Amino acid sequence: MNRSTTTELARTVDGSSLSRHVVVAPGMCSGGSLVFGRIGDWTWEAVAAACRTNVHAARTPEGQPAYLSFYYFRVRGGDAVHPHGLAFGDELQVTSRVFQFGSQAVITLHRLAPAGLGLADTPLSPAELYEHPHPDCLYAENFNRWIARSRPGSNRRLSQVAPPDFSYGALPRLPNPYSPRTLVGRAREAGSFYATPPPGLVPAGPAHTSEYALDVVRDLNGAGLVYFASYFSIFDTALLRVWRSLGRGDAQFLRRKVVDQKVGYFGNADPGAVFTITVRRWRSTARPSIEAADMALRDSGTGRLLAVAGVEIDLDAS
Ligand code: KGJ
Repeated sequence: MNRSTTTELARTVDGSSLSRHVVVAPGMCSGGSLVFGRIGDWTWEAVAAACRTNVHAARTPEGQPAYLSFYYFRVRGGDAVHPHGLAFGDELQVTSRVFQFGSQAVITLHRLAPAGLGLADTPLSPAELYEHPHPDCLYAENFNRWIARSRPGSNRRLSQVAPPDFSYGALPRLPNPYSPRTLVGRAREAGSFYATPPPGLVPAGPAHTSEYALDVVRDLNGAGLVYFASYFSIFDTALLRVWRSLGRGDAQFLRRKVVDQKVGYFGNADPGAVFTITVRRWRSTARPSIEAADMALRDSGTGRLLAVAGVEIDLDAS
């Protein structure tokens, strides 16, 4: 088979890493959440390979389904590869590496490099992702926690339970300075990734609030949980409403260049749920083309915080 028609060839680089050649196909590129869904699938595959655990059909010690749930998802877009800039046929070299993060969680890092950069055999170190990322590459960071339903049939109260065969002892440790625990904990406490505004960002306009009714056609995964990638599209739906209220067009939204996006997942929901999403905008004083949106998603009935997102967009690219 010609290499450029092969969609994915995953190979194990070492005990904690997978590398694959990817030809971008319709199922992983759009102005929506497809790419995040694909990256999440790679996380599950990388964890399954590195931990020798049947991630896709995991069970608690009592035999109930256990899920490697997404608790924090961060993506940093590069000049060449960014979340909504992928096109059919683009060739990528994807390197994924899994790190231990306690007995019930893992961190998985991904680098999506243009295939032409020749990074296929370059291991992915945390220092590369956190300190000296290649400017062309997209990097993703997934913090996953093992969960199970506390009550069968309900997503409202999930609890932490790891499957008995989850084997993490041989994984490398993520150096403490890179741990996202404090960042995510603060975002959860404050309902915002911008509680302490990053230097150079100033508020832009008033907060916007809108409602979103959980869409059982689009937002639930095959296990009946709100799909982790749908949180991205639900936040994007709220953000698009704000852009439209500012007179910005849909075409500009579809061309947006995400330079950084963080999502923290603090709760799930059942069919019939309605969410209230608050969006606050920020703009950069140093780079006026950079705008940030600070978003919180709450259950409209209880006010419970379910998720928080922070996204930085380069408007010049759209
Ligand atoms: N601020 C305020 N309260 C906090 C904070 C904080 N910073 N940190 C912790 N707490 C509170 C929690 O609300 C709990 O309070 C308690 O401290 C324990 O927190 O409810 P209470 O007991 O009054 P801890 O240890 O963090 O546990 P929990 O958050 O309670 O449970 C962890 C969970 C991972 C179960 C929970 O955060 C959760 O349900 N997150 C959503 C995960 C999720 O739904 N992800 C997307 C699902 N889909 C998928 O993952 C997949 C695979 N998919 O295909 O779609």
